[in-house]
Amino acid sequence: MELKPSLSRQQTYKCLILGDSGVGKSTFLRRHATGQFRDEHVPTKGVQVYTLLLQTNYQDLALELWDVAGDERHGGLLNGYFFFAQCAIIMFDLNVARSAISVARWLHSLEQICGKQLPVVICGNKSELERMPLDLLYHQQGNLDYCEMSARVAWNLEAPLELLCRRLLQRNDLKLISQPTLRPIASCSCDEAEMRQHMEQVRQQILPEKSEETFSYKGGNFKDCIVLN
Ligand SMILES: Nc1nc2c(ncn2[C@@H]2O[C@H](COP(=O)(O)OP(=O)(O)OP(=O)(O)O)[C@@H](O)[C@H]2O)c(=O)[nH]1
Ligand SMILES: [Mg+2]
Repeated sequence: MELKPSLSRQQTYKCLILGDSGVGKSTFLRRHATGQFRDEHVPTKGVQVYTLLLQTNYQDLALELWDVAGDERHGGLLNGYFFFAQCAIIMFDLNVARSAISVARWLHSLEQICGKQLPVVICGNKSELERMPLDLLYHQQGNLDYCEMSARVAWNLEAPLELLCRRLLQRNDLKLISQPTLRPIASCSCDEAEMRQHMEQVRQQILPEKSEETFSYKGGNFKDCIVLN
């Protein structure tokens, strides 16, 4: 995929990338932008904006991706970034329970400023690693969706973008037609079928319509930490 801000304003959508520090937001963007994977964690300061041009089976569009620092000391959660956002990816680390619990907080902050109808994809990253004991529940009401990926092995990297484009253009059968041509980094092996099966299990745990929870995590020692929206 290309990073090229060449589309008109009408075809360009502001997309926030939110989530705790270290979950892999910048890595995800760097993978799309340059194909590279960096082992060390260099925390983002404030915000970095990239424009990603996407080709779909319906039309081309551009996502203006706002990579927001996950650590509040570096300027994360500053409401100013949220204004005029049209969609968002909220990322967490499938190995770090605390980051899954934080999803509800990020979602709440976002909804307070942008409203509940904003298309949002909750995205679990690092799926190639051993996962925390997991019981994630999410609510598919409104424009919320869920996927998992691994920026390290370049698995399912296009999924959050494709899901957002479907919501933005209101086309359930939309497909990205320019797939990233990224390869897993050397010395990294994983079981794609197993990762996909896990993701589908979570996707099927849809909360009942009337539930108050938008996204919750139950597992391990965190049973008391179910977060209500
Ligand atoms: N194993 C594994 N590590 C990953 C993956 N994606 C990112 N990482 C690692 O996670 C660490 C943090 O990645 P970043 O992309 O800098 O995290 P961030 O969410 O942008 O963090 P802040 O900028 O501090 O908010 C780095 O050490 C990456 O190498 C993945 O899919 N698998
Ligand atoms: Mg970052």
